Amino acid sequence: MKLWTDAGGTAPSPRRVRMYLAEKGLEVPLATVRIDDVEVRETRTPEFRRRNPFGNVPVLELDDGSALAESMAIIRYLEELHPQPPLLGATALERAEIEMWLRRLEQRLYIPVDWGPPLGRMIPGAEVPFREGALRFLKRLDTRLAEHEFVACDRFSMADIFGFGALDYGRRFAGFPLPADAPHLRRWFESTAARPSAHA
Ligand SMILES: N[C@@H](CCC(=O)N[C@@H](CS)C(=O)NCC(=O)O)C(=O)O
Repeated sequence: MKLWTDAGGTAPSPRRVRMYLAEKGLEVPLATVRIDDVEVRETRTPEFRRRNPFGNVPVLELDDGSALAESMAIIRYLEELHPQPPLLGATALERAEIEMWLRRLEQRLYIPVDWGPPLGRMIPGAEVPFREGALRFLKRLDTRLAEHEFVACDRFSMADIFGFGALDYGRRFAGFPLPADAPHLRRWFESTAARPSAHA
């Protein structure tokens, strides 16, 4: 097994798989491609597209030569192989709660943060409603974190990894700092950032 990831190590989708692996204590060899320079996007070569026709990372290459793309599909596959410690839930209710938060985090936070700046370039002003929607979502998340240690259920889960990665990417690379008036969100963000897996 081999995980294809970005050479710079900052892209959010491969990072969530690396953080997941670190939390599980799983060691999967990494292979890297450059994605930072449009002139040298190694994800767009015919060779890479044989692994993933969509031309992006992460990709998990399996020992039989086949490949899986999409970060959450890769994580679900690994979770079936290595259920402990559970990061996608240990009971039917936990699994559903984590899924509920993963969908909210992707649709209401990650996509607006990731797409806001390029969309604003393509359709001037389009990033504003994206940003406002993400801020409204973070207000709700702050309220939730006022009473809960973690994003979903009572244990650290993939929802924390997903949310942390989206916010950290937003603040470092997409001009989307942590909102100033969200103390519970900040507490959760800082405690997630302090986990060794945050450096994966
Ligand atoms: N939904 C996909 C998104 C994959 C994706 O957009 N990957 C980006 C990095 S975060 C990428 O490879 N960009 C470089 C490219 O498209 O060439 C997932 O979760 O894996």
